Amino acid sequence: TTEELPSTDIITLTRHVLLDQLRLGTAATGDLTLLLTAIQVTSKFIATNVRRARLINLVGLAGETNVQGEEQKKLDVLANDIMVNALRASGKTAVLVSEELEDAIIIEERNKGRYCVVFDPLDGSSNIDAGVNIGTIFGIYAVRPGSSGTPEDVLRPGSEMVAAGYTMYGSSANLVLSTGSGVNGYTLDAALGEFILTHPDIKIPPRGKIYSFNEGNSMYFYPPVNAYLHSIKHPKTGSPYSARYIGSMVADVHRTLLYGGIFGYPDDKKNKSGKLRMLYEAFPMAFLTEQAGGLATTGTKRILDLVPKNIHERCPVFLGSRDDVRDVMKFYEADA
Ligand code: AHM
Ligand code: MG
Repeated sequence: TTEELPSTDIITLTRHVLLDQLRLGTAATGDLTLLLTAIQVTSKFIATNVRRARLINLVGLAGETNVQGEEQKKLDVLANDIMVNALRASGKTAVLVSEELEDAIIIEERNKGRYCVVFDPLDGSSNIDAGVNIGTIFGIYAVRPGSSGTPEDVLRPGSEMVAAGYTMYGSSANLVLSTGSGVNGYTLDAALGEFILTHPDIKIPPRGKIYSFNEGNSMYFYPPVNAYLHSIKHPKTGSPYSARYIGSMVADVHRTLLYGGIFGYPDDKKNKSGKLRMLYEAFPMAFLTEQAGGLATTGTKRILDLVPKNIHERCPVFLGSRDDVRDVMKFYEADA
């Protein structure tokens, strides 16, 4: 029967992004498509190596030496290197910022393009040894008009990003992307080596039933956060929320986008600015969340309106379903 035949009208990420750009009239150069192609290649490379990690012993510490006497690279170092190399070689970038590198990389003249890419090459890497989902997070800015590409090109509000996304390495590799007109999810078809559109136009439910916080830190949390958590665990009506916390931002946000609810990593008495990095963790995830119809706040301010003063700055994060995020904001308002 026809049901058993594979679809012959598959939509690949490249096809989808190209069509999007044509539709929006932003296809003038196709540069963004080429840049996203480079990012896809790095995600395929990282996905393959995450899968092989146990077999080829990439799990150890960077700097260790294997039996052949070669230096072994820890997975996050490997992920960083492939991204820097592929993005530089794409010829489409001017500035690169990685969680793994203290300073921004300014691309040399002969490879220079007009985009800046900020990324966490392998987020949640403390989870690798347990085989838990990890991911790559990225955000893309265009260089400012007239700029030749300096770190200031990325010290701008997240709302000015032209695209953001992540790839989650789990039972399959899932790339979730927004170029500013909604959010789409693609799954890597390993046989084809292509990301195929599997989750078109992701929309977060307006309210969820799940909260995702590291509640082990509650003795450090400020009153509005604890009061909010109490309110969803001891509701006046209805049933309490379920707790789900993987401790891998990409996986926790992915679930939040699909099922709804709230993910939070607040600032607290110990971590004055929270833990997550504004530029390459909070901004891309806030961008995706808003594009999917949700909200992302520090508790008192819209995350995408923040302006980083340095590339590795941190900020508090609450994101997810519109009504759930509004609830936590109300506790902050009441506390002010
Ligand atoms: P990392 O960049 O060192 O991997 O840390 C970021 C990760 C996020 O993926 C996750 O949301 C958070 O740290 C979990 O932190 P904690 O272990 O404090 O709950
Ligand atoms: Mg990280």
